[in-house]
Amino acid sequence: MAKRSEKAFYITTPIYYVNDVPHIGHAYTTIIADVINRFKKLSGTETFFLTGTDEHGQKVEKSAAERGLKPIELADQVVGGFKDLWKALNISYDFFIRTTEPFHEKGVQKIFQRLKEKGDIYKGSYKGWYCVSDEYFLPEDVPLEEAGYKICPDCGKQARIVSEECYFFKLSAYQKPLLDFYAQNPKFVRPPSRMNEVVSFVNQGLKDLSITRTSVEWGIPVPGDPGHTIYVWFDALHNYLTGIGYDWNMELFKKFWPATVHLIGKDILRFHAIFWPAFLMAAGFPLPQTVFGHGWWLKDKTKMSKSKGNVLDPYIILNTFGSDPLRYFLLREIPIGLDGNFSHEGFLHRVNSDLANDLGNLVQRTLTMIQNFLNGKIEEADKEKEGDKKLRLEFEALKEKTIKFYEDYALNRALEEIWSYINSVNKYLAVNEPWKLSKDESKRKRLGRILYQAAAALRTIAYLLFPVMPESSDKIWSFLGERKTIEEESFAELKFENFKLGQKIKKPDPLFPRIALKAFLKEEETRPAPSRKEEKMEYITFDEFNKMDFRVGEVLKAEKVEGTTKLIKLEVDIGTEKRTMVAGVADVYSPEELEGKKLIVIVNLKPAVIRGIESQGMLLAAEVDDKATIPFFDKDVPTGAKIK
Ligand code: ME8
Repeated sequence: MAKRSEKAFYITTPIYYVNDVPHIGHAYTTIIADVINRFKKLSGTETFFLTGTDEHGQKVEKSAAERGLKPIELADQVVGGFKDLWKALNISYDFFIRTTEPFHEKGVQKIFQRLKEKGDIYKGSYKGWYCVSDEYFLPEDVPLEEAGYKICPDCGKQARIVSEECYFFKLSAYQKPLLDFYAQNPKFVRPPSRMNEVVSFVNQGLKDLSITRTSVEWGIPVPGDPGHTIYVWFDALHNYLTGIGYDWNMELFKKFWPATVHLIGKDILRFHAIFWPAFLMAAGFPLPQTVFGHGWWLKDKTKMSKSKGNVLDPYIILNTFGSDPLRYFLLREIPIGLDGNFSHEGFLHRVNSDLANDLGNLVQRTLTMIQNFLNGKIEEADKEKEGDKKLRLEFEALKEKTIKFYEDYALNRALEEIWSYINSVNKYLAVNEPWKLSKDESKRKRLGRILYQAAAALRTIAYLLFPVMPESSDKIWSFLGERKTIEEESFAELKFENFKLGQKIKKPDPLFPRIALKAFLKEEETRPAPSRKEEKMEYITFDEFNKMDFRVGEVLKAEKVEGTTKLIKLEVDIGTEKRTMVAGVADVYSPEELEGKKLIVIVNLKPAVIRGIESQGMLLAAEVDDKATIPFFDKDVPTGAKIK
């Protein structure tokens, strides 16, 4: 096959499962890909950026059934949520692939058939511990728990024994070729620590991989044996080929394959760094250049994921701040190989200090001075003095470093460098005090020079920031009176002196809102659910509902919990026994008001200790503006009656 042109760059994100609503974690990967892709485009490279959704398999089948939907109906709903989020985040992808599209299914079947004919896929039978949640057979070395079952090492859920006739991929035959390949391409897996992980795993030996299922209907049928469906990972990984035209637009495919970088979270490294190159070797395709496994965003120190119930909705930030501050924060806060703990406090702190104070103020000050002191135009400037020149030269060095860091996916380092330059420009203004020169007509040229240096520096800052903050960068360029767009100027042409005297400067609008933490967090708590019903509505089955035991409870005794303003300790008769419960209602109800009242309690909620008191159940209340209103019964009902 023809080799991909050096000028062509192909970047991918994982394709996301459609049983999950998009959260900050998904946003993170897609933002990184977008930033690198935008940078490459600015450098004059022809790029292709692929993202999409992984729609087959047991997980999706199960989630759809729980919602009373067909799998494709669930997929159709969730895909809308992903596409909307990418739009809100200003993600500029070239193609969005869905694995349920006929061209993808056909392409996967074709490759499957090819490997079968070649003998790399064969029929056998497999019995093993299977994790339904992660859809894979556990490695044999996972120990048996005392209770007699195995726990999935990735998600921590209980696995079960599955035995079925299936097709195998001869992964064992690729152990040596893979090890040779890693040795010859030490940058295939990045960062380097992840490469070590992969090599040591492969060194332990590879077993053949079961790549079909008879127990899963929702998948691509095995060609010629429709009782079997293709394992979701075999199906999904091939999106990287079908998404750029394999089997339907071979010209496009030849232009961009092999991929320059598959960007993934470290959770799916093994699939991308071991299975995927083995599949490609077997089918005779050239291998991707790099698999980059980034770290995780954690919430309260655990990985954000739907199964743990700790995902953060990106719209909480997007609705108030727009996309640039979130893009900036996620990339600036941690190097992309490491994990980071996400907090709204941390986000706000960064936005207020880096964006509103450092950058926002610089833009505002510089442009307002040009408006007020020079009628919106720098017409003349005196010669550069040493201090002025320093700012220009610092830019030259910055440009080189930023390119290097972007090239190296060290996005936080690129941003650090740009911020250090922003601080230099702020310092330059503080030292030169242009506001003091404005009243002296004889200093007009000097004033022109100082404001020219600041504006020219700002122009380069906006350019260098464009991959990360495209919207704000475009705004700064337009405030500066640039006629060309940022994307029309290549990195090679970017020069300090390309800011021209005489450009008409516009009055700047504030770029970044400054929002107080309290106000923001308050808003976050009370924010109504986003309008897309399917994104937020989490249905439970009737069986799940039936597990909840709601009863009529009678309050026998109530007293305030010492040292708190909101908590009341209640003794509640639930018909069969007396329970202690703690409720946060003291700001609305007095203990006396509650005694003797009948209300609704859930009695099989796991007890929780609140302020040292074990609360053995919970009463129900409507919550409006952080205040509780308890529904009481308007007719007498027997204590302990079940509520259905
Ligand atoms: O694994 N922090 O899909 P998925 C950072 N369909 N990134 C996170 C994250 C977090 N807390 N949570 C998720 C699948 N991600 C397969 C992929 S590819 C052929 C098939 C990101 O919906 C990260 O990139 O579970 C991770 O790898 C991906 O979402 C998993 O998405």
